[in-house]
Amino acid sequence: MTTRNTRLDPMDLFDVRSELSDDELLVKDTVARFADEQAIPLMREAFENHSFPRELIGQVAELGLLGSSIEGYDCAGMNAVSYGLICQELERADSGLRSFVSVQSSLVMYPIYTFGSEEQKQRWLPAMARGEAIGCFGLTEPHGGSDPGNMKTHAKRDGSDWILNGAKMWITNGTIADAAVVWAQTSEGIKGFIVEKDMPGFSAQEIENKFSLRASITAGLFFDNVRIPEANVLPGVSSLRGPLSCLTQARYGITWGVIGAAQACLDEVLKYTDDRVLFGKPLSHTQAMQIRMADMSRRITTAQLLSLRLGRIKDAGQLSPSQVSLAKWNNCRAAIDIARDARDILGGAGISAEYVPIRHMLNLESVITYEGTETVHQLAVGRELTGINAFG
Ligand code: TGC
Ligand code: FAD
Repeated sequence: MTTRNTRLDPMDLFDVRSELSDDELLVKDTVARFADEQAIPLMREAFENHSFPRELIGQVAELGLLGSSIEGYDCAGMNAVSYGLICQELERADSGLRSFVSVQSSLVMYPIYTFGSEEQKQRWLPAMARGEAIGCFGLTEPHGGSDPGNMKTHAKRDGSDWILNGAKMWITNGTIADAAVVWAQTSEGIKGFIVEKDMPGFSAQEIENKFSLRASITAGLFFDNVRIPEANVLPGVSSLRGPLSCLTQARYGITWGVIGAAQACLDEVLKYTDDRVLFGKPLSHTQAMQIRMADMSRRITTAQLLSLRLGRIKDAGQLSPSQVSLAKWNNCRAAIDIARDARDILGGAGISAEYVPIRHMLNLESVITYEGTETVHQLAVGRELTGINAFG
């Protein structure tokens, strides 16, 4: 981040930093250094090449960022605010990098830790914390991701095994995963299956030609009579509550993550408008530009305060999913609007990946869509306010 001669930190006008504990500050500053020195230099090329920079996995693991909220099993046992700060600093680099950590931590390690057997935890969690095993999470299906209760993927008992059939779509990390946590209908309710990459009948195919989240792997997963032993079924849940509670964890992290993307765009705009001289003065001296940048700061500040409060509520064990919905909706909307406006402020240069806004802008199209679209979160808040379920 650029240092400027201003009284307040332009990235943190309400001094959220002063609300953080020493441990939280250490996490934030360590991950920020990693993002600045190791990740940001790689992300533009990774985005342009449509590839995930796998060389970062070891360093991310070394810093304790995988399964960071889990106690034991070689995980760091950090609090929710620290997890949020990790997401923020990683997404300042790129949403694809934060996605990798969200999926591994909130969507794969969390359900194994929360709903798994002791044997499953011992087998997967330490390896996943070290980045030696990669996971993915299969909930969305081709016919409609917003309504996962209507999933077609199903599993039937066959002796002491299960036979899994169906397909999942848009699955982050799908082709590099050693284990996929796959949610399927059964006669006993919706269950989670740990599908291992070499199981006969299981295949994954990368989705090409994405214009968003290009520095992240996205895949379709296919299950053709995959035989799964009972030992690979998560014993602790048999309903939609299983996958939805994982989403609550990941969505919480996203509320913080997108703040990082928005900060990166504001930082770029502050530099650019200082340097760009039009009609005899730098753009930053015009009222219109100052109003636009002030508006970015207003949105970032609101998002920061919302996420910090959400994190404190989560750490107190009082979190409600509709609170997460409100913050996911607000913060993603703020970030994508900031990125789009930043792209415009840079004029023609704004369409070049040499500057960060277009990459963040394109990424945020995915982020505002996955983990529940904006409409889904608006309806979740509407349901909380009225007590009426308007999804159907
Ligand atoms: P509904 O009747 O509301 O709930 C069924 C059961 O689940 C419980 N529940 C939740 N639990 C925890 N967290 C939540 N957010 C929860 N929401 C609901 C609920 O209490 C109930 O429990 P029980 O015990 O009574 O059975 O279910 P519904 O079918 O009406 O669904 C409502 C709706 C639309 C909100 C839900 O289907 C939804 O969230 N849809 C969006 C799906 C979605 O977000 N998919 C994301 C896929 S993963 C992904 O995108 C990863 S991107 C990763 C990356 O790269 O970063
Ligand atoms: P649909 O559900 O078909 O929605 C289409 C449109 O209809 C949307 O605008 C939606 O808001 C709107 N809509 C839905 N319901 C209503 C309603 N009741 N009223 C009015 N409008 C409505 N999924 C996983 O399981 N695992 C992953 O790792 C994963 N990673 C992803 C990575 C990327 C890059 C992307 C893009 C997606 C990923 N997803 C993943 C899938 C993601 O969660 C879904 O795309 C998302 O939930 C929306 O589902 P859909 O794409 O099928 O859209």
